[in-house]
Amino acid sequence: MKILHTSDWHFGKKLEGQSRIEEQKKFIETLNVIVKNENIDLILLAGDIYDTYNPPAEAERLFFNSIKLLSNNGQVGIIIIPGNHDNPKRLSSVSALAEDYGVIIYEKAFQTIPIGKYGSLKIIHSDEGGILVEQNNKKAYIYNLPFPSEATLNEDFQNIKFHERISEILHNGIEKNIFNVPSIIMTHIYVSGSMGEGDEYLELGGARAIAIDDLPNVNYIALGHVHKPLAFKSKNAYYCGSPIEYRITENKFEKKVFVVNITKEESIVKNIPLDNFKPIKEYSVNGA
Ligand SMILES: [Mn+2]
Repeated sequence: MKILHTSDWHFGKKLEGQSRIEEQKKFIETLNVIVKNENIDLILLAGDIYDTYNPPAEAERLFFNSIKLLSNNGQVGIIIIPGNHDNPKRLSSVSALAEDYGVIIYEKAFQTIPIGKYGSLKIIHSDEGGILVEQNNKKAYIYNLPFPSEATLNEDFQNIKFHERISEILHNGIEKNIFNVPSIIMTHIYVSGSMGEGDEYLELGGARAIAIDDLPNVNYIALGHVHKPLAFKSKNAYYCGSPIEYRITENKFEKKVFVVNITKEESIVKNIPLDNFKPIKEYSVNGA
């Protein structure tokens, strides 16, 4: 299956009071060209679609227009999970409408998506958090874990080790793939060791860290949360990063999306650099 991995759109975000909506619109147009040129079967959007719990109307309009455009009227499947910046209820409130476009929006962890046709995307089997999908005669099992917090998991973390619990959830989730098809995980989480220049801090957004070793061995892991593109090749785990520079520290690396051809044998990851429509520059001035 050929997927496009993107995350951390942060629609509605402002920098120093300046709206970024025009750059965000241009990014979606670019993304749409990539989806068409690469013959993408499925788009994985790994959280932080919006920047705030109550996104402005123009940000919501852009999100609706984006999924309509990218899905090409239901020809391309899109799976979306909420990140720590999203309001899961609000994000998923349009899921019934989005279904016709082949768009699946998770509200919470362990959600069972009904079996059926979503545009041209078929869900043939469904478990808590996991779906066996078929698109263009290609199949994959995808386990989706929205940003895990005590609230979103409805669990008390007090007497457990966070990273062990997350590891258990991911291992249990992907073990449900008994279908001899590629295994894919999508989640929005902080993997320790992924902090670098321009990255978010360990506890940002209330996130706790998991280790690379906590991740199961699967064919691809689509991560969201860290804004810098990063690869953990031993686990086929990747952060694609945010598409636009959202902090001054993010002007030191290239923005990308990943196109991944996933089979049971191997996953071939292609980096596609994104145009920077409005580079952030810092000017030093001498005080008089
Ligand atoms: Mn995040």
